[in-house]
Amino acid sequence: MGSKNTMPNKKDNEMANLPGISRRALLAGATAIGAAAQLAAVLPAAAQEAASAAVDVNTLERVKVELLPPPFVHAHEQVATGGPKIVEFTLTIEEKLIEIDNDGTKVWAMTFNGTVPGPLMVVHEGDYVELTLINPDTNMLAHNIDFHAATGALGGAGLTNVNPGEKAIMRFKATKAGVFVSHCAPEGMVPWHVTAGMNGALMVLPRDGLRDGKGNLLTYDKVYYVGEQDFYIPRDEDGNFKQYESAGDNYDDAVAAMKTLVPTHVVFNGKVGALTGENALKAAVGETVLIVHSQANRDTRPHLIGGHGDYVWQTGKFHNAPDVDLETWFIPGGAAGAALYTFLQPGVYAYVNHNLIEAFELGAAGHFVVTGDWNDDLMTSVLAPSPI
Ligand SMILES: [Cu+2]
Repeated sequence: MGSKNTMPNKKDNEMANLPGISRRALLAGATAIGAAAQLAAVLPAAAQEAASAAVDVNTLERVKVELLPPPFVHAHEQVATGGPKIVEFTLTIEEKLIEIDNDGTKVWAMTFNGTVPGPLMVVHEGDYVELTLINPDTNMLAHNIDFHAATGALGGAGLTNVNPGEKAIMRFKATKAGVFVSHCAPEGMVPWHVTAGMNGALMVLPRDGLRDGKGNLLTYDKVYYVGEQDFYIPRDEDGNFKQYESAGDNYDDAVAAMKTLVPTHVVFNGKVGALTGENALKAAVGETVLIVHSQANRDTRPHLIGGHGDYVWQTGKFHNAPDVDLETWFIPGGAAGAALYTFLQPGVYAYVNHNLIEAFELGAAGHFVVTGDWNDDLMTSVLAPSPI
């Protein structure tokens, strides 16, 4: 094994001898396309301009965004003022041992900015996302990022392969409005990185804001980002979850566990109970909350117990009219969805994946704690529980 700077991904070499190479060969073909895109990225500026909408990016205003850890979202305009901008983000990759359950179960997470999921980024349609991706030399593995919102070069993964000790900067135009998954996609190891937590989301708002399907503006008082994560933790012969020395050491066991397609944990924001207790999501009666929910790998079906989805973009794309008044909504794996709800009653609302086994046995549940006055017209006790 070489030094980690020249051979950052020791599993690359080991994997070349493993069965299953045919599947990776498929991805290698895709990477060839990525390489072509990489060449395109160094074409003369004139050719590039012709390929784009002839916007001189040097004339655009630049905005630097400080990202917040989920469920929180950085401050942003809902209706854009001014023309398209270049919005600068930085993601620093961190491989870290995190606890995913209150029983002490730990996993070597691969993260953007240290959290599972990574932070939600917000821009407007027509803006340019300029991402600096940093892989510090304290990490073991090579990583990159595939933005589902981006066009070309494997969603950017072809331009952002960074070994430990490297950084890369890539820029793409946000041409589609909606909430989109982003995830690490290293050749041959995509599911391992994604199910180690290396995913997040980007929200591209229409410049004139969200609309109800009849052209009326919809706004929100708060936005929360919920990233749902399926984990596949290998077990030892006694059935106990195994622990490893570093992010690279569980590869063979993790792949075997993943191939069962049976997750050991399905959690919101990286840990069982991450959005409960003092970390519960907060709102007040009368407030409208936008819930952005992503699942990079697996289907999910969010449900707010005691509430609804007033306006829901199930597949997350804002130029489609939202569904209204939903009880449960469906987000396919590899997508993000968005639901808008105005709270009408105080109390504790569980927000769950309504596969209730995944919610209550595997962890996919959080809480909204809502303050305010009770509305008897909407619900009241006619007879408290009493003897028949
Ligand atoms: Cu990665």
